[in-house]
Amino acid sequence: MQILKYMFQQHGDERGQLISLEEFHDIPFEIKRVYYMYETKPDVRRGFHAHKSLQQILICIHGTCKILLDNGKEKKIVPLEKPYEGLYVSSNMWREMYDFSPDAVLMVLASDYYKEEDYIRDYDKFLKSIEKEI
Ligand code: T46
Repeated sequence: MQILKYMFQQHGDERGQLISLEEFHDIPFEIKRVYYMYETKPDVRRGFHAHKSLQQILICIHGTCKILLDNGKEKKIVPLEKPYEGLYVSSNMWREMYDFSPDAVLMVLASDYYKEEDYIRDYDKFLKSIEKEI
């Protein structure tokens, strides 16, 4: 499994850092939605689903967390520890987010609006949907 991590350009000067993200330039899709999670409780694991067509970029803009990616054949754990790195998560990829530091803010840029029908929340159904693709 190939992990696609973007290292965003930092516009730093003596005042501090600034990152700008433009759709199709820094982000490989049209950004239709932005959401973020914070005050995630210790030992909480979130996610446990895949998406049929949604693409996303995950950015831990403060603090740290880990992302488990699972394409049905292989699993990889990706730490997110810097506000200038973004993890691309494709459709048909099972994901779990965990090990959030108390100060973590995980921001997500998404290619579509929130649609419950795009979620695959059952792991066996996810594996079956992957098989159909091959
Ligand atoms: C994903 C990972 C990385 C909305 O109303 N609108 C939204 O845009 C989102 C994302 C969620 N919600 C509601 C639905 C649930 O009642 O917020 C609640 C929590 O959502 P969920 O349990 O799906 O959150 P996570 O952290 O398990 O997963 C989220 C995204 O849903 C998902 O697409 O890839 O973050």
